[in-house]
Amino acid sequence: MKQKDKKTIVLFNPMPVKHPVEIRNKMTTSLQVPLINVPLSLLAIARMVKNDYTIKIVNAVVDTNYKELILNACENALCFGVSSMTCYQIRDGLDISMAVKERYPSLPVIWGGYHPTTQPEQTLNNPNIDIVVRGQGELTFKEVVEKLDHNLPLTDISGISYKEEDRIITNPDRDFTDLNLFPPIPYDLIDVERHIKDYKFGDRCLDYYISQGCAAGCHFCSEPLFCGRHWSGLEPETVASELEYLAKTYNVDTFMIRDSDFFLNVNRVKELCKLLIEKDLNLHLSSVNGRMEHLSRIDEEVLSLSRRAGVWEVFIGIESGYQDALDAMNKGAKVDQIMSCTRQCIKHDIDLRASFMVGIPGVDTKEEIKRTFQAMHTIISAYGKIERLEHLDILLSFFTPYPQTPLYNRAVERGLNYLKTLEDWGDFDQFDFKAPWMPQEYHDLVKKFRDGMPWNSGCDFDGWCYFYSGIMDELE
Ligand code: B12
Ligand code: SF4
Repeated sequence: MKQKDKKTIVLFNPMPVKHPVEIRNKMTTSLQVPLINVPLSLLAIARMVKNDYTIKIVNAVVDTNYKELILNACENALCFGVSSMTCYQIRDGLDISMAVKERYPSLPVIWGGYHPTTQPEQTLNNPNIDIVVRGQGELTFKEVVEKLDHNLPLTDISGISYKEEDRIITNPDRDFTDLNLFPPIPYDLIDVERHIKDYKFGDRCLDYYISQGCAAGCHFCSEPLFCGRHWSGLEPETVASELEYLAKTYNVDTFMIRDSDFFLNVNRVKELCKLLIEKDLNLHLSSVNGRMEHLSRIDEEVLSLSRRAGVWEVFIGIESGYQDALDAMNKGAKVDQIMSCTRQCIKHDIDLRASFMVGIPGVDTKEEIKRTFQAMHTIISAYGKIERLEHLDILLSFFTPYPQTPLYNRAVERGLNYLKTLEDWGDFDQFDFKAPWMPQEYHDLVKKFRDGMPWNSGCDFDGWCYFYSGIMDELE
């Protein structure tokens, strides 16, 4: 089909946070990583239909005049798709969906991603959304597009919920599909240059992922609901050749790896690392996600090969220094694994990016905060004493209840107001949620602790130790 005869599909990645993220002192931490994300979710679904349709991708983090771009692109389009996580992305996605529906009332609006997957009916109760794609989107989206194009009913497409007149229809789930069955991510559908960021090991960092899903079942996390605890990883040869191609084509020096569990299959990781070492691409892989419980007992060869292959930073959701909280989260990890992981990272010269949260419902909040502060201090000390603080990054946040997770239900039992609409979720506090069971003075103290950490305050290790002893006195 000639390009001019193809129908257009417009896809939108809304702003993930409300305010532009301010880079305070150019070290790391979540809020200081430039907010420039490749819209991998949209590229993943676009790859399935790009040969037969014209795809227009609008990404709010790089397209400043995105509302206007979308409204223009939607003229005569086949459908408009939106990707959304819980919290602010919903708000931005809704504002734009409303504007689209106002101008083009009959244009089908399709939502997908983690939030719509976990709350399909509530999402569809919004008058500006017609179809929700639940879970992995590739095959489902392709089928939806084909049916819309031929004006056929959506009845036999698994993995969707949709509106028919005033009813919401929920079709059966779709099985999780092996990632290797899909074509490569079509980076050429976006202006890659505008999606390259400066990150720690270089100034040309691009997002990429090599697996989807996670086999663990943490009780605060949406991932188990999204993938049914399935996981699929790309073949090592595919990853190595794609990385080589992307690095050479776009002059990339670092890939930020967006997996949920990169290390799940260790043999595959070893194989991949050997291929990358052989290719000698001089690449860095950053934010490489692994589970504490797994990494603390992993075969050391995996870490040494990983380092040689370019894995210069791992991202571990340590979450808490309090065993009761780890158990309530169903993390499957033990507090003593925190230091085993830290030592492994130091030994193999792999930077550690660790995330913690406090405010888990149903545990002793004061003890939780105290033990978590102590755990973070122990890690900071391990790096501070060897003068390697710049190789560490700790993110500290407040537990945020996500829809349908076991800890959301527990939070409602402990006083959280039930969130009744999509708008409620869109306006939910994504950074500093103050749980009803969290006393204000503890909430303030956690924020003070976070601001005082070396990468936020700019202090050195001695300054940190002084600050830490003061804040622990305050807590007592
Ligand atoms: C990159 C990323 C981000 C980026 C932004 C991504 C974006 N879309 O703009 C940044 C770093 C900004 C980010 C932020 C946040 N993130 Co985030 N993030 C991720 C991460 C690591 C990768 C996402 C990705 O690209 N995956 C690859 C693509 C291919 O998969 P996918 O997104 O799932 O897309 C598939 C399907 O969902 C579906 N699909 C998706 N969109 C659409 C749209 C349509 C129309 C259709 C049909 C289908 C469809 O099809 C795709 C192909 O199968 C995921 C974890 C993960 N491994 O997925 C967490 C994850 C999505 N993030 C999460 C969270 C909670 C956040 C925060 C919102 C936290 C918060 N409370 O604020 C923060 C925002 C604040 C901050 N700290 O900056 C949760 C989501 C939970 C939820 N219920 O929303 C995840 C799952 C991590 C986790 N396990 O907890 N995140
Ligand atoms: S290991 Fe990470 S991605 Fe997997 S369920 Fe737990 S928190 Fe979610």
